Amino acid sequence: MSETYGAQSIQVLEGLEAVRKRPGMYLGDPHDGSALHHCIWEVVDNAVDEHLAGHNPQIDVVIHDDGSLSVVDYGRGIPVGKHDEYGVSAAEVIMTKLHAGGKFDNSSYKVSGGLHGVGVSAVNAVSEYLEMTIERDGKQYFQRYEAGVPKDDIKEVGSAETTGTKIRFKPDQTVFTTILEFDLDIINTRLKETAFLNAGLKITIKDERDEDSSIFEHEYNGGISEFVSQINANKSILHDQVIHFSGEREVEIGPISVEIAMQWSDAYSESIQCYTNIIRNRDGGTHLSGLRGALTRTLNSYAQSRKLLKNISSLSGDDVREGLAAIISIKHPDPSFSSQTKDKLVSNEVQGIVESIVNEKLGETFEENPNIAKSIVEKAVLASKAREAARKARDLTRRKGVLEGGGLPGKLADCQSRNPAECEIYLVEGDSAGGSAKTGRDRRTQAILPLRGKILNVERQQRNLAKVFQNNEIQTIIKALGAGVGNSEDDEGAFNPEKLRYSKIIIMTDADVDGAHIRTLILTFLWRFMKRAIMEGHVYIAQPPLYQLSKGRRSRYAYTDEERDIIIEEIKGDNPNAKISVQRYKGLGEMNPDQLWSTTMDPEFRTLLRVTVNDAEESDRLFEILMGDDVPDRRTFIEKNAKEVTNLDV
Ligand code: 0RA
Repeated sequence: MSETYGAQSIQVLEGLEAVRKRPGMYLGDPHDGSALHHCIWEVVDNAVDEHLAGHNPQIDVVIHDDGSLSVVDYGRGIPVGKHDEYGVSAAEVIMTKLHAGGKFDNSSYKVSGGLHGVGVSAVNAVSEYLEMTIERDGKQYFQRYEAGVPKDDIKEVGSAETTGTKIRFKPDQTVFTTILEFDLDIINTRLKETAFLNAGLKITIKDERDEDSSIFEHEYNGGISEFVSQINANKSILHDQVIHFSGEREVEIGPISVEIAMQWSDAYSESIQCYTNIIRNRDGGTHLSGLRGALTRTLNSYAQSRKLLKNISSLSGDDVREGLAAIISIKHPDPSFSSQTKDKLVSNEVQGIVESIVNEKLGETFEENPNIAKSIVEKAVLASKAREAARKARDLTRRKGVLEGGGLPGKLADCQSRNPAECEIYLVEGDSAGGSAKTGRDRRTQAILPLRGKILNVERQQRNLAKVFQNNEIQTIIKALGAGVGNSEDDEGAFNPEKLRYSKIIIMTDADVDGAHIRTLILTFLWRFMKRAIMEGHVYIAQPPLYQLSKGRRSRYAYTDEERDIIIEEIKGDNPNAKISVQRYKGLGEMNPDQLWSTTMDPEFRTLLRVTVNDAEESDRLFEILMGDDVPDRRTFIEKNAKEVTNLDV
């Protein structure tokens, strides 16, 4: 063994040890499953790169029942020749040295990339075992690693008729601390997205843990256009053809390419999904700003030159994007992101490049297809008129002092403290529960706002927003919270969570179907008019008990059916023939103030569910489907998702 090789191999071992010690630094959270799944993306990305290099038509993913997973590709096969510097096979260097991505092949830069681009060696480091089978030059090669360390040199084990690479790895449970399993849903969703973004690449997924599970196959020759068609599958589209174009600009560090697909429907929300090098950027970034800017400009100049705007001076960004579903996918040799998780692209040069490509190509599309342009402009004009009417209605109500100023609403039982950090407001279903809550509360920090009956379904008033601002219950909520209303960025009266009079907004409704409906109506209002309250974690759902179990003078409460059965068993265990009375609460109003306080409102005891959003786009679609006026759409959705709808995590 030469001097240099010895030193190099020590460095390699130190690198792998670092990954095992701090998997979070390299692969994401090791506790919640994100690092576990990033291992898969890291391995799949290599196979996707082989596709991008023009050598790999298919990827097969198999979830095995021993906790391992394999990824097979039909590319050139990882090179097996001896690496000059390290003295072992190139394949072993790729598997053991951090960051040894595509350095062996200078002609193709690595475009797809895992979370931190550390490469497959990080996966190897955190695997109980990893087996690599390579087929190239008519031969089959094999090597096995344990905890990242090779058990033997790479060996020729047979002959081969094709070429390709198979990586089978089993994440090491001692590294991932909590016991975690691969989630077929997560894998299927992500790889479907990968297939959409790589037109012509076929990806199959098989779950061997479940005998009855079918094989999933994703192959989309239409690429991102097909992706957009699918997003709009249940909508009324404004034009049949998905608009699709691409462009490239050369910058110092190399070529930046941009591909965009878009289609408008008669929906009210917008859905633009952004990708850089096949990785989703949930919070958009400079490519999104470029696209938005160019859309507003192109539509306005088209509409103005054709005199389609009539008495509107110009269309706003919100107007032109209403009902738009779009995918923007860029490839960049060296992108920068705002965080490790790549949620937001910050490379400045991208904005201008996207803008100029969209201005040019969308302009051309409109010239060639005036009917498409006309239907989009007409829709944007309607959106603009509705927004203007809503603004007028809001200003009018504001001027009357209904939304702001002019004191607090009479129905509000406010708290004494003026420090929002410790204050909370309960939005309570009905006057009688409201009464109990007022008596039972901690009046220093807890405010109570009783709401009468069902509040207006704002999702059905998207074209008549004026009605929303004239609604009594809604005016009361806006006034009590004192933080403005509306999500628009360029409106000074828009909702601003920093002005909130309470840091917790707690929705407290009965534990029945009506209660669930009222809760959804309130959430719909908050989502459409105070989105940041939800995004920034201010909205909670109270959890009243379902049962009171009494024996003699002692009472206990159960919040689920399972809990009820457990408590009954416990009481029986103490004294098998005593009698237990089980009361099912039908509403909050059946509890006296003391009971409501101790079971549901006492901060020392209560459980609150915080309303969270994993994906704002998805939530937009959910509210549109669940609360909008398209009944057939809602029926298909509920039939398809009956299981999920009951545990809806909006
Ligand atoms: C470097 C160079 C070449 C192929 C690969 C890496 C390669 C890596 C992976 C990882 C998973 N599957 C893969 N397939 C290929 C090109 C070698 C040549 O020129 O033949």
